[in-house]
Parts: sequence; structure tokens; C-alpha cells
Amino acid sequence: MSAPTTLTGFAAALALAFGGAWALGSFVGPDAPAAAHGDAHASEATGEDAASSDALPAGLATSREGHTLDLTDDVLDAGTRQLAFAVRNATGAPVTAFDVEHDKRLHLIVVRRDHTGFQHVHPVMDEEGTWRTEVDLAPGSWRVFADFTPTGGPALTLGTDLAVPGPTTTPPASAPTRTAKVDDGFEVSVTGDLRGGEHSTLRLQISRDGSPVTDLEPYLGAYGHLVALREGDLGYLHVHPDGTPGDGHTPAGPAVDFTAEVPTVGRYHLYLDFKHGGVVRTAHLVLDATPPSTTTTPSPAVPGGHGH
Ligand SMILES: [Cu+2]
Repeated sequence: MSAPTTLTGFAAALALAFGGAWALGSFVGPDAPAAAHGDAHASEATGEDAASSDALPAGLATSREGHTLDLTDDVLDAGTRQLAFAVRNATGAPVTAFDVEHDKRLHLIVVRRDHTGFQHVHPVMDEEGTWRTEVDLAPGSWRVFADFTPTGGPALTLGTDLAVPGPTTTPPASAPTRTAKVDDGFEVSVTGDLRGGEHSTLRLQISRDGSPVTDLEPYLGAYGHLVALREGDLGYLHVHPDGTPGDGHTPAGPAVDFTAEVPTVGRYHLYLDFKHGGVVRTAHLVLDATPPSTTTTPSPAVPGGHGH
């Protein structure tokens, strides 16, 4: 598998990050390269041959590169609650300086582990470095992802667990879902396929009451934001579309294209945030990544084999 060779601008960097960060995003050991922080915003994740499809994606570690995601309460009652947390440095002190990425200093994803709840919110930090936001919680086991770049440090996505006590029902088994209904008559469908260890293009199309939506509004500098979570471990990807609003060739819908690369076969939950009429909505789609295309599948007898 080869790394992308053409990187022009933001979307391309993030498209790379979608793939490269997976491969580089293993738990960082003492011998790991400095760039191996495995975040979708890690635009410097170039040059490495993303050879190991078994590498760990972002979001699986609570601590990495001297930074720790620390929830004030890791048990919260169900309902609309204030979630508070800090990002702590290696001495335990709250970090208060963050770079702005995609209009925000920190992006927070809160997802129930069975994929029945998902929120992408932007907390506010006080002077002491405590971040707060409201979230809607149903009983169950949740995962909290903080996606940020401490000033002078690496882009990071840290994850930690949040418990919400109460009776839960068994969720239906997940199934591949290429079309998802969203509130207020919106519907999102996806074409294209994910292949483990390879780049592919996904096209997400947005309609409302059966008509294509052509007046999407920019949200955080793009017509769509896509978070992908691997089923089973909730390995995390945050990706952005090919093209940006106002670049002269990116339409405001109905299609939003993404370049995707997932590290392995398996099931991936895709959460698309898009904005229309001043409201941000989220669509939940599910795709199964297939093995790499046969022409490039390395033979076990020929490591890194070149099939073309
Ligand atoms: Cu965000």
C-alpha cells in the first residue's frame, strides 16, 4: 500500500490523515516516531508506509504524548447533563492553550458504545482549563472523544469511558445501512465502498422530502463532517470532505465526497454532521469494509507484494 503522493490543502491533508493516521496511530512506544500521534488532524503524517493494517486508530487511549483526558465525573445520571473535563499535562496540570482546528479549539464526540447515541459538540473552557458542555445521555456505556491540538504539541484524539446508570434495552444488531432517515424529512445515502488498507471515495447525498438538497450551509468550514468509528473498539476517525465551501468548484450539495481509508476489514459506523437552515443534523450510516482489491493484495509469500 502506498501513501498518497499529492497533497494540496486542507482536504487532502485530512484525507491522508484518514488513512495515514490509522496506520500511524498506534499506542506510542518509546521508539515510535514523533509523528505517530494518530489523529485525523495530523497533517504531517506523511511519508510513512502505512504498512500495518493492524495498527491502532486514534481514540483508544486516554493518555498519549503527555496529555490525559480527565472527566470531572465519569458517572452521570441520564438526561441532559453538564459534562466537564480537563486535558491534563504530564504534571497533572490542566492545559489551557489550544490551537483552533476547524473553527474550534476542541471537538468533543460523545457516543454510546452500542451506537444508539451520538453527539458532536464544542465545549467552552474556563480560565482554569475546565471544559464544559451539555450532553443528552441515556442509560448505557458511553465513550467520550476529545479531538484537539495543544499549542506547541501534537494533534491528539483521546478517549475515555462514561457510565450512565439505569435500565437499558438490548439494541438491535447493527446492519449495513446505506440510507438513513434524519429529522424533518432529511435523508442521507452513501455510495462507494470502504476497503481495508486502501483509499476509496465515499459520496454522501442529502435529500429532503425526496428532493436533492443544494443549499447546504458551511459548518466548521465544510459542507459535512464525518466521524467514523470501528465497531467493536470504537477506533476513531474524523474526516472532512474533498473541497471546501467557496473554492469555486464544491457544490453546496446534494453530494458531499470524502476520501476514506480504513485500516482493516470490519464494520464502520459513519456519522455525518451537516448544516441546513441553521440547524446541524447528524446521519448515522453503517458500512462493512471489504478486503483490499485483489490486484494489490500482497501474497503471504511476497511481503509487500506489488500486484500491478
Ligand atoms: Cu467539532
